[in-house]
Amino acid sequence: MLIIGIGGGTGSGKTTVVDQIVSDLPEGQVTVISQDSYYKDLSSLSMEERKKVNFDHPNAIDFPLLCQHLKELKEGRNILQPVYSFVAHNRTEETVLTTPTNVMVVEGILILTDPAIRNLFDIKVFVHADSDERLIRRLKRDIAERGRDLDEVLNRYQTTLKPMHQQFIEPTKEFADIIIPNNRYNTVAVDIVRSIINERLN
Ligand code: UZR
Ligand code: MG
Repeated sequence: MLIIGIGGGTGSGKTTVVDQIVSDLPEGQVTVISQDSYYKDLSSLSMEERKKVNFDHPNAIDFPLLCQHLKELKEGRNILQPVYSFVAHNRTEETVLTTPTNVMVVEGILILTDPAIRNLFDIKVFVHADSDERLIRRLKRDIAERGRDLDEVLNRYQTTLKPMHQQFIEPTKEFADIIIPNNRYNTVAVDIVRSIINERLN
């Protein structure tokens, strides 16, 4: 099994890069796990309190559970992956049965911050885009897909996303084996990661 960790700031294009990396691989050979699934269970908080949670801080993520799940998958066992709701800002009652495959891709803004998780990755990738690029993408996405307005997104960016990025996300570049420059979608870098995967699989 090959486990690939893909980090990078919000709006850096992680999801697109992941889609491109796995698009080529035979069905049943690859599974993508998102850090978003592992936001901590916040059922003990009210909706108002949950809205105030800093979702861009490493403490928001249940890294011990993710670590345990990755280890179990590595040992060939199935796991029940939590399902997170961005609407409720909370883990749902649902889970998704996830089975081990030859390639496991784990993506998320903070995925390279945890030492135990980093240790489980065979390849560590950081997707880089300039902060103005990322803000533009985040704005467009949150307004189009997550029902936010301009003011809300800009406020959140200034007070939370930017400082958290500088404090926790940007420094994890240091741990990356490969940094993908992704201001424009980078086909060459994606091809390189793909060929590394194919080489390791054969
Ligand atoms: P990507 N996030 C939400 O918007 N709502 C939640 O309930 C939980 C997380 C956001 C989170 C982070 N920050 O910036 C983003 N906020 O999801 C990470 N607020 O996702 O890597 O796709 O940008
Ligand atoms: Mg994403």
